[in-house]
Amino acid sequence: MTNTADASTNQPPGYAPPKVWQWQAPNGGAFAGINRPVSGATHEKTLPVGKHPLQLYSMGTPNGVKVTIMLEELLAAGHSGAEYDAWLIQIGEGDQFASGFVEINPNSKIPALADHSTNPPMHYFESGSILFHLAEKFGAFLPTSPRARAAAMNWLFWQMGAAPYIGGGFGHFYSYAPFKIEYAIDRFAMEAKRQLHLLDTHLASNAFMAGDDYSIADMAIWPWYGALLRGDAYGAADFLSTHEYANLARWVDAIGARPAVKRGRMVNRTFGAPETQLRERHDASDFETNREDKVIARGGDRI
Ligand SMILES: N[C@@H](CCC(=O)N[C@@H](CS)C(=O)NCC(=O)O)C(=O)O
Repeated sequence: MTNTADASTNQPPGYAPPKVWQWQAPNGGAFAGINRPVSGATHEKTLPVGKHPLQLYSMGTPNGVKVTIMLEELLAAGHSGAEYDAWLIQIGEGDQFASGFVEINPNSKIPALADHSTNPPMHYFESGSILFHLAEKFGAFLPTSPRARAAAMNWLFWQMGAAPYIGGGFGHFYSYAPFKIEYAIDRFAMEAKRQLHLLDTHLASNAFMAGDDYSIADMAIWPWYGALLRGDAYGAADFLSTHEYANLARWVDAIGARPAVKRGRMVNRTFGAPETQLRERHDASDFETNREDKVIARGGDRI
């Protein structure tokens, strides 16, 4: 049975799963062209390597931005060893399935980091793992007192588990699915609002996620929930009544105003106003010079 909408009701037809699932590509959903039921490389291609020890292969989605915010914060805090090359991986075009990328991240998702300060280089994937590596390497943005450190790690891991309900759950069914399914949208809107309420409640009595100090937990959570709150993600601010979350809004605005966060958001960004996009970043001066050569204008805010 094909899974297409009934045009008269905009509801999916009845669907009985067959005994054995078969891949019927394409299914009409956003990203149908890159979604596959197998892992691994689709083509041979090595990755470029720049002049700095830290080589980031990424895109300016919320998961990618977590890492560029951390790198820009480290540099702003005086950690010159955090200079990095950020190469653009166009996930809509399947760059994440190139053999060189898969060597670093067999899971074929951005962000991925190669740290060339050892030989052979160390490979890191999963944004939480990358943030933790950078925090340990530079001794920064991870509290040292046991209680605050536990809180930072708790919220960092919370984000890694929670955000897929926003992106793969709510955002997919509210915005990307080829037809609207009330059951799915209800289920994930409920969970999105529960998460927003959870953050809002925590931030009523904490300046930052781990307490008094800004940490990698904030850097992991802000790109997703800041975007959701402002309506940048899925245009769903009104639908989710995000104006209800005043403590979260205070934290979103405070973090969004940080210069390093503003820079981090630009790196590997391929959507939004051209002046907000820095396609690749190899040097701090890239934010000021030659931007026209480095931006690519593309439609749609896809995450
Ligand atoms: N849990 C992963 C999620 C990474 C992820 O989902 N990345 C998306 C972009 S936001 C991606 O690369 N998608 C490409 C694909 O699924 O093929 C992390 O935090 O690093």
